[in-house]
Amino acid sequence: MNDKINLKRRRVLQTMGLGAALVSTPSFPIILKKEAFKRKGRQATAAFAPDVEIELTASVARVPILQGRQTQVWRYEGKVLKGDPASVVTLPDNYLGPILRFRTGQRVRVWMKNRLPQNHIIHWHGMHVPFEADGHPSYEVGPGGTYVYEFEVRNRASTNWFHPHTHHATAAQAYAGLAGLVIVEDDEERALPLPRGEFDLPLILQDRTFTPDNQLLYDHRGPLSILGFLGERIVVNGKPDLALEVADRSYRFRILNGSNARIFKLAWSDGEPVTVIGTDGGLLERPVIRPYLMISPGERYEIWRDFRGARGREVVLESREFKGTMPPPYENALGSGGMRDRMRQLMGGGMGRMGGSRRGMGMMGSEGMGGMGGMGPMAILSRHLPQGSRMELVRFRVNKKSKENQPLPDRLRSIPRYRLEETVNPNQPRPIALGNQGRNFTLNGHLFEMTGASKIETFPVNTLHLLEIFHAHGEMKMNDGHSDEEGSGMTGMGNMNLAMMLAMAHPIHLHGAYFQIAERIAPHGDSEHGAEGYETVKDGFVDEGYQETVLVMPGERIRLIKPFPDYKGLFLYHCHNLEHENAGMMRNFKVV
Ligand SMILES: [Cu+2]
Repeated sequence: MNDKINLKRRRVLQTMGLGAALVSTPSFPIILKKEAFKRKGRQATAAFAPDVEIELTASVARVPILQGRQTQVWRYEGKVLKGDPASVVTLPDNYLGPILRFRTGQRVRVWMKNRLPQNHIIHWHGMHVPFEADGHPSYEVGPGGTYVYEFEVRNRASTNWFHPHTHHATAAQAYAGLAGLVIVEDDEERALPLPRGEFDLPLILQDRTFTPDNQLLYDHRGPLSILGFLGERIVVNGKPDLALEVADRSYRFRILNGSNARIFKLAWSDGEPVTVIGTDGGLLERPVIRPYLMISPGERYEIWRDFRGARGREVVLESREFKGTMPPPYENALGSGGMRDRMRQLMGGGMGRMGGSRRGMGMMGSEGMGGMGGMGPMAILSRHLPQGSRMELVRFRVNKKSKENQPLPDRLRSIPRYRLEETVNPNQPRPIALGNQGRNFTLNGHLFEMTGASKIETFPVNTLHLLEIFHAHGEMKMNDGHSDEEGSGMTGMGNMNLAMMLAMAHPIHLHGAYFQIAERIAPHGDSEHGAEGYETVKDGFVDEGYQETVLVMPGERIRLIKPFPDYKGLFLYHCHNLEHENAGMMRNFKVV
């Protein structure tokens, strides 16, 4: 390898302040050693009479993903023990868990059996459930353990999902395959003339990196430990290069971004605008039309698309180029058209060819854990699809003829608006300050504490509050007295402004009941990114519905109104960039 290029690589890394970070080992194997497999779980309670009872086993499996060798994954398998057999829909030959189908008002019991070689707990993302059923990491169970969830479905019709919330291991466990959809239905939604059955399809968007022998590679050392994992292939519904045969009629797509850190800017290749009919919390009052739709990790959107007139053609759901979600040094050095492309040319092309050996995740034990020996840090950086680059997600081949069609209803269902004057704090929003401590991102100035919740994180039950999420780099203390260790991660940063280094978008997720966005205050022109990046994403937000995850762009302020009904206890709020969450960008709010 040419010295000049080596020097260039080193400079890029130094520019990003990542010199010392590169020698640190991935956190994943460390967890295996540190965590004692101690908890036995939770048993069923006699007083709870379930309408539906499900067994959900988390275990190691092998599935076909790419041509050739099968891929070792971690996967949920579901089985109905009692109630409607259609409550569990298994996706064959897939790492994704089953689709669970519930109805509002049903009482659900889920037996989660942990057959993984690691602690585990499930979070019902989007579902409004009691503290003991929310998957708080303090409830995680060891290998062989069982955790029984019991809850009543209080959500309106909506598309939710379930995934791990294991302390320090959510990111690696979700990446290994542990995720599934929860579709809630209710009478009002079923009465609407929307596409159903084979015309109502989920699209679960993820990205992965594979070794040459088809194994999942999860390496987020170096830059990606700060930025979050970004893979080199897009996988939709568990399949790379997904192509679906569709009819020339209308479809409803329930889209989940199940990636660890990838953000998508959804658009149709034929120039049709995106018709959005639902958000995290189900249907909107009426469809909204956007030129493109931003969807960040954890979020769901429902879109409606009519393929009439496209018969014989192929229409692609793609992700368009955008900027402003990653720190400027990343976007400048590695953004498409930037230095990264020049480097790829210099290195002889193909992504993933640099840096020698590539090993699997080694999830079963010590095998492969020290791996990645031959892979240089720059190789890791160069082996992903850059955040914000253009990519194809799903190809739709419109080749079936349909006799009937369902037109788009212009009214969907009502959403009572939460009003500012009904909140207990209309003039003093509770803060969610996005900051940092050294190389780790924080919330309200602190890293995660298992049972910790400060005064501003405590909410009386059955109240409505105004909250404001904002970026606080530069305002928060940058160093909490662990100067040596934390400082070393920043060597090579030189005079680079820390705020700029860490200026990135965070998808912020609040457990509990859905919130509504009251106000979105765009970044000032003098923020770290300026207005340029924001311009490329701002027309893709949908703030009209119920949500529990919101992408907060650098310099942006978001005011939201959130109820805290029904349940007391500790509920998490965190960044849904899963590497950020695992590094401590998570806190509790305590409902009392
Ligand atoms: Cu984040």
